[in-house]
Order: sequence, then structure tokens, then C-alpha cells
Amino acid sequence: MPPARKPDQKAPRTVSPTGVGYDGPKTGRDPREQGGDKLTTPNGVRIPDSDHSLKAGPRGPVLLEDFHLREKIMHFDHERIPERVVHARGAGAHGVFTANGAAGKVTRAAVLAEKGLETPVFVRFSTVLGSRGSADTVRDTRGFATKFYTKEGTWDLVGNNIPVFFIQDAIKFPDIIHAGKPHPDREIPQAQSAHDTFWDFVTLHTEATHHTIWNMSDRGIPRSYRTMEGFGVHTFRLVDDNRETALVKFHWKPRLGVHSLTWEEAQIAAGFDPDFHRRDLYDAIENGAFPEWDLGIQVFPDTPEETFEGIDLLDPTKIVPEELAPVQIIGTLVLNGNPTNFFAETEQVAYHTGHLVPGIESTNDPLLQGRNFSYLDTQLTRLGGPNFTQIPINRPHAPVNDNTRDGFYQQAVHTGVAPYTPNSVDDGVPFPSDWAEGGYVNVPRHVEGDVVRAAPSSFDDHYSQAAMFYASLTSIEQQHIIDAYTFELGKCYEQGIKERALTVLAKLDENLCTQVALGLGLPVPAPEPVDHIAESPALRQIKPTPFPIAGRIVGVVAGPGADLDGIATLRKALEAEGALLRVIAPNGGQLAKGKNVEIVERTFATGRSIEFDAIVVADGAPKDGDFRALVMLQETFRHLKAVGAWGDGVEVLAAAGIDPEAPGVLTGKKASAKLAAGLIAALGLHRAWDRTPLVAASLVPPSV
Ligand code: HDE
Repeated sequence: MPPARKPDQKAPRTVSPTGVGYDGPKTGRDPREQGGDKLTTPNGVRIPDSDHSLKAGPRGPVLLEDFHLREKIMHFDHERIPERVVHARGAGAHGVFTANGAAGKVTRAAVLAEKGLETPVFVRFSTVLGSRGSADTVRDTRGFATKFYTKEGTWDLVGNNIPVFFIQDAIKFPDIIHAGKPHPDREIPQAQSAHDTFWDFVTLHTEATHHTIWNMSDRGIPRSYRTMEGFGVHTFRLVDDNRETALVKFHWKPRLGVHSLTWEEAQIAAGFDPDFHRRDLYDAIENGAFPEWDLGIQVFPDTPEETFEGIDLLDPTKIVPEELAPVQIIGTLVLNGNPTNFFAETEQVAYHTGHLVPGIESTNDPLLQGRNFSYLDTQLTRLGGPNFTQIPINRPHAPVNDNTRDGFYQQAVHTGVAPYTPNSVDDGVPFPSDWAEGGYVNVPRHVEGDVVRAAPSSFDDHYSQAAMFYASLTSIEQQHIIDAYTFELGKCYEQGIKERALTVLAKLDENLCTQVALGLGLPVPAPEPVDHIAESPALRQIKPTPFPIAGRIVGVVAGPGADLDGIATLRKALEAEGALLRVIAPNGGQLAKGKNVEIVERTFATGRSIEFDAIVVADGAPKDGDFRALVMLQETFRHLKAVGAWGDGVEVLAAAGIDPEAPGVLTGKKASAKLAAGLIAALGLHRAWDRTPLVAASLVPPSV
């Protein structure tokens, strides 16, 4: 485990563990580092002074011959590249994927099939709608894109944290994005779906109903990138050594469980710490709490109908419940390295659904087919030309000999005179590879039909799986969905759009529709519930068993007179589980008592409840009723997180109006092993869900 680093300290200059970015053998130059320790121009000329322009006398005009000034300003003027048209806001990390061999029976792709094979990866998580500088915690779908640098070429699995998509045909993608992005006249709201055009689109294009209800669920506001599931969404075709094929759906399962923020936490974080998810990922990796996911596949027979139990596998608005087709684990992903340079790696990484390796093929899903064009095309303007696979983060780890030539930002110095195949002048090199030599040979598949602009009739079912999703959840999760629809539609101005949304909800669930209508102050439409397949408990994210707590953060409210021995005991117990303890005190600096010294990491001015997964008040903490400390505790309580106190710290809880007998409130005379164990168990369950009725009652006065 690397030594713990304080969260806001300057990052050490690390070398990426995958070795991505190192260009040594080709050019002798490592693009991560610049050579020597002298300041130079981009051309390597040493310069004496970078703070003063060259002038005709100290008060005179600046001279055109100042090449250093012009180069410095010229380069700065062009530092920005276009942000991604969607998924502009994101954070990335390096890691390793290790196959367990189980996929060997369905694919020849070594990255998945070869037991124990370690493949370097770069993963980028993102929101969809916001601009590059927008807040992390907005309600939105999250991207989960993985670049596998396999020995057979680069494979990108460009997925989301929601297993279905808004639309069924890529031709509608510009439309849904135009509707979701800020209104063109005022360019507001930023990074939000709570506005008229979004709801106009999703209620007119009702194929979006299933994805929308996932967005309104807790999945739309993840606690952390580390606690999100990931999904390939589309069905892919795997091919084994005998050219037998199977249809599969990919799933990433986080080892830490699936957990979300509360809506109030998400809103506070958007203002208090817009970098909430980015910081969480970086700090977890920096502190050695490496995020892990298992990769699983659902496997379906590759029949001519391409359906499973009546579910159309080519329809990206449908899932196959895990109860019908279990997720089989085929390997594990560990993220163990932060980027060295955000722009070079996270910003310049270019994912593409068409980056496939032998053994993994596309299907006819019309959304996937469109993506296979879009991801290649978009890089031309974003990364400035066709040579983006030569940018260090995009460089394959497999040998490349591709006959493409020239173009903007060509890095290679090609040798030979015959960039075509076959040739007789460069000794025939490069040669094509057949199946036996590992060539990407598509499995022949039969295609026939009339040329039409149409979707299959199975794509007409827009509601049944949305209804199934809602019915599958716990009542707490269902209430969050009711609250989310009520908030989002309550932010719309057009009555017609709200009413149309209610007619959609009337098809999903009567109580959902009624509660949202009441919240909006609109008449409740007649229920028209659709039939749906059996509920899928696997879709619930509130589970009765605790998850590991690595990377979780406990705040301890303390002050000059606090029990530092107790803090040390608690810290030791938490660190043994990979969790962190941060001291919160009225002022910055150090707290010292006897041999113990505690560094104050958050003050009452700089800390806020959303930074902590639990807050505990130390014996001897100040009792002066500072409202900032009390607000921190009240928010923590309201957000159902563990709160606690030891010794006379309970007086501070009382001042905050917190009932020591309430669920998830831990108190003790000392910071004992028992208190620590209780805290660890509470963190593992993420929230004290039993406290829900208490908090709900305090939010809505009984007379309303
Ligand atoms: Fe994307 N999407 N997308 N998308 N998408 C992009 O590619 C597009 C879709 C996803 O971290 C763009 O390089 C079309 C589904 C992620 O760099 C662009 C359609 C899923 C990322 C694009 C979809 C995704 C993108 C923008 C409809 C989940 C971020 C910049 C057919 C399975 C990747 C870029 C990163 C990014 C197009 C739908 C996931 C414009 C046309 C479905 C995670 O090419």
C-alpha cells in the first residue's frame, strides 16, 4: 500500500503503472517528462527570463523579434481542444484487468479467455449532459468506458452505469442530446435534466421511459464512481476458437456494492465540492483503496430471432433480468494508478465501439451500429485529425503496421515505399493475417430484407420493463423515484409536458403516478398499468448484507480539549479496513495532548457533511453550539448516515437535536473497540435505512 497522502497535497510525479505514454524505444523520448532542468523554448533554446517581454527600453514598445513571447502566447492561445459533445465531464484511472478463464468457452479473445492474463486498461467515468467544468453530482447517467490494451489490439468497452439507453436507433441521438443539453436561448440549465425540453423529448419518444426511470432512481446520483455498476448495454457477439458464436451482455459489478447519494447530498456537493466524484476516485487510488469490479457476462444462444425468453436482444431499451440469465464472472478490474497528466490522458483518450479484437463482434443493434460510426468521426474534430491512435494514451500495446500514412500530427517516421498490400517492393510487408494467424475474420452472418426506415414490432413495448424496474425496488428506493420525478417535473414550466409525463407514469404504477401528481398539484390520470415480467430483486441496490468500507471517510468533530487517545484508537480500527479518519475542528492547525498530535484536516468553515460517510463527536469537543458543527451533524443524520459520539460528545449530538436512540446513532463512554465495530458495520450498510421514517416525518409536517 503506498503511503497515505493528504487529499489536497500536490500529487507526486508518478509513472503510470501500465507504462502507457512511454515512447522510449521509438524516439528515445518519454513524453511524460521534459528533458533537462533548464527552462527552454519549445525548440529547446535556453532562456534567461520568462517574465519580461523584450522591449526597446524599459518603458518602450515590445519588439516583434521576441520569439519567446510570441511562442509562449501563441501556444497558450491554442491550449483548449473542443470538449466531448457528450460525456465532456469525466475522470480517469489506469488499471489492470485479469481474466479468470471462464470466458474461454465462448470467446477466442485472449483478454477475456486466457486464465490469469493481465491486460492494462484505462477507464474513464463521466456524466453525459454537462460541460467539462460542470458539477460531478448532478442527476444524470454516468459513462463507464474501458480501454483494454490487449496483446491482440485495443478493445474498448464503452458502457454506462445504466443498462438501457434512451433511444433504440442512433439516428435519434442528436435529438435526445439537443433536448437534454441547456436550452439554446439562455444556455441553462447546466448539466441537468430538470427542464422542459428534456421532459418534452422523453414523453414524446416513450421508448425513453425505461432509461428515464433509471435516471430518476438512485442510479442517477451515485455515491462514487467506485460504487457504480457498469453495463455494455448492447448485446455483443462472442466467437470461440471453433467459430461458434454466443450473444452476450457485459456487466461490471463493484466490489464495494452499488451505493448512491441522497438528492440533498448531491445538490450540496454540486455547490460545495463540484469535483466530488473526481476527488473521491483520485484520493481512493492515492490512499491505496484501489477500486475493483468483477466483469460478468450474461450468455444467450445466438439464434436467428436474437431474442431470449421473449426479450429482444437487439433492443437497447431492454434488459434481461439476472434471475433469467445469471451474470457469470469472467475477470476482475483493479484501478491502481492515477493519471500523471489529466489533459494528456483523461482528456485525450478516445474510446470507440468499433475498437474490437478477434473473438468480439458487433450485433445488428441499430444503436450500436450508429455508434460504430460516431466514435471514430467525432475524434477528427476533437483530437484534430485521423492520427489520434498515436497519442500516447491511445497507443495500442500490440504491434502496429497499418499502411495509413501522413495526416495532421503524424508522429511516426514511416520507412519503406509501399504502403499498400500486397506489394513486391517492400518485401511484401505488411502481410494480412487469416483466422489461424489471429486475423479479425468476421463470422459470416446471413442478412436479408427490404430496405426500409422501420423498427421491428418488438421495439414498440416502451413500458413493461420500466414498470418491472419500479416494482422490483424496495419501498425506500421507490420513494426516491417519486421524489425525483416530482422535483424534475416541478422544474418544468409547460403544463402540457407535466401532464403527458403523468400519463406515462399511469402506465407504470398507480402509486408512483398519484404521488407525483399530488406533488405537482395536477389531477391524477386514470391508472393504465401495463403487464410486466416477474420482478427482479437483483435490481435493488439496498441490500441487507454489509459491503467493504475501503475508501470511506469518517469525520471526527474535535477541538483543543478533545480525547486524542480515543481518536487514535478509532483511526487504527478504521485504517485496518482501508477507511480514513479526518479531524474536524473549529480552526486549522494541530491538536496536541500528551504524545498524541492530530492534524486538523477540515475546519468548521471548510468542512461540510457531504465529505463524510459518518461523523462522530469526540469526548472533549467544543460545546459552544457553533451552528456549522450542528448543521454538519444534522445533515449527516438527515442523510441517514451513521452519527455518533463518545464521552461528553453526546452533548453536542443533543444540541443538534439528534436522538441517541435513533437507528444508526452510535454512542459510548469511550472510543472503544465496540464503538469502532459498530461504526464499521454501519458504514458497510452505507446508510441507516431504518431511520427513514423518522427523517421523513421531520421533513413533512403532519398537517400538510
Ligand atoms: Fe456515446 N458518444 N453515443 N453512448 N458515449 C460519445 O464519443 C454516441 C451511447 C458513451 O469517456 C462520443 O469520444 C451515439 C450509449 C460513453 O471518452 C460520441 C450514440 C452508451 C462516452 C458518442 C451514443 C454511450 C460516450 C462523444 C447513440 C452506453 C464517453 C465523445 C447511438 C452504452 C467516452 C466521444 C469517454 C461518448 C456518440 C449512445 C456511452 C459523440 C451516436 C448507448 C461512456 O461519439
